[in-house]
Order: sequence, then structure tokens, then C-alpha cells
Amino acid sequence: MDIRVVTLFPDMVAAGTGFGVCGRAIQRGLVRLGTVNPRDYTDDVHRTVDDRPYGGGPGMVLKAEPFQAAIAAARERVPAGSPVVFLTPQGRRFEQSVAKALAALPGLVLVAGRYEGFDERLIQAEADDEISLGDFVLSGGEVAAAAIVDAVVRLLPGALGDEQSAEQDSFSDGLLDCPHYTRPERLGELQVPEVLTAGNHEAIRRWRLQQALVRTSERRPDLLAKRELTAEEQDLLDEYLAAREAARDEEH
Ligand code: 9D3
Repeated sequence: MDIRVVTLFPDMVAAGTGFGVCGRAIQRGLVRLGTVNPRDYTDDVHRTVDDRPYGGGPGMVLKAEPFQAAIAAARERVPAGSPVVFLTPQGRRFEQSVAKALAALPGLVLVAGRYEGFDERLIQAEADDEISLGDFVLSGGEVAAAAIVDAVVRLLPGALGDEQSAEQDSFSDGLLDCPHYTRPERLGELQVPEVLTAGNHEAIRRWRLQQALVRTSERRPDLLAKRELTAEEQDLLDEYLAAREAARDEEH
């Protein structure tokens, strides 16, 4: 896969993608990641990339021409037909299904902004898609670009170890993760749940699935609403909720 990020701060993108699973995938050539800096596509001595907003108001707006030229250069470095995706607070929410769709493409151009944002005509003229990480304020699109590259690259075949990718495809899809523990078995007063040290692998599998279901139902009911439960999953969730009701009645 070929990814180019159009950005005024290429070092931020490189720093956010250069380590761990993502950094290794780049090193091993599973993905070619590059940046194009709009400042290199200016034609004035000050290398101006922003200007004051028409209509007045605070802040600066990114000029269309340097970004348009940088996007054109980025398009030449990815396969024809690769989408140009702008990162803006107004975009559709990024989620795992979007990462999967992007990971299936041969190429991708991401465009990160700064200041108050892009001249709207640049988005009109160049954007195939517009993505946001969520309803919070970043200082620019670079951290969002790095997050998206990371989420996409780890989905590419060979980016993860075999065990990890196989594990990922199993039960946890669409649910929050179960709790994890490692040594020591007792941390102050806190014990590792007994089921995990008793060696019954079927019991462990059911406990983990139940924990994932309970956490999801308590913390992210929106995720459960989007997902069908198997008969086993429904039983495990019901069993826990019934046990909790019983414990409550005991208290009162
Ligand atoms: C504080 C300024 N805001 C109100 C006037 C508008 C604003 C402009 C530019 C807010 C943030 C930004 C920079 N953000 C991004 O470029 C960005 C972003 C984000 O802030 N949150 C979540 N996802 C993204 S993707 C790109």
C-alpha cells in the first residue's frame, strides 16, 4: 500500500508512525509512507501557506494553492484512483470499519490542516472524503493522520504476528476487551481471578467472553445495540445480570 500525507509538519506524522507494529511494517515495505509539504509548493519569498479569513474574525485560513499543488504531487506518488481524504473536525467519525475499508485500498492521500482550517474551495475541489477522529479539539490534523495510518497499517497482511491476527478475528469483534492479568498473582490485596489460574481452558474462554459482554453492556451499550448476540453470549450476559440482581437483593 502507498500512503502520502500532505502536511506542514511532516516530522509529527513520522514520529507518530515510526515505532512498534506500524514502524516495523514501514521498514519491511508492507506500506510506503511519505509526506508532501505544501510549504515546498509556494512561490513567494515568505513561503506563505495561510492568510486572513474573508469576512474577518480570528485566526488564519490555509491557502488553497499550495495545498492543491502538494495534493497533485501526492497523487502522482500513489496508484491512480486513490482517494484524497481530508482530516477535519467536520468529517465523518473514524472507526474500525473505516480503517478496514482504507486498508483494502492500494493507495491513499491524507491531508492534514492547521490553524482555523482549509479554504472551503480546496475541500470542494479535491476531497473524496472528510474524516474526524471525534468531538474534541486537536491543534491540527497530523495527530489524526498518524492515528489513521497506524490503524490502517496494522490491518495489512503480515503487519501483525500470526497469533495476534488470528486472535483478533475471534470473539472480541464488536465488543470491549476482557481484563488481562500477569504475575504476581497477588498485588497488595488484589488477587488474579481464580478461574485464570485453575487451568480449565473452556471455563477461561467463557469467563473472558462474559467479562467482555458485561463491560460492553455497562460502558458501551451503543456497541451492543449494533451487534447480534449468539445464544451463548446472551446466556453469559443474562447469567451475570441475574447473579448481580441476586447480590443486590442480598444487600437489601
Ligand atoms: C478551536 C478552533 N475551532 C473553533 C473555531 C475550530 C477548529 C479548527 C481546526 C478546531 C480544530 C482544528 C484542528 N483540528 C483538526 O485539524 C482535526 C481534528 C480535530 O480537531 N478533532 C478530531 N478530529 C480531527 S481531524 C483533524
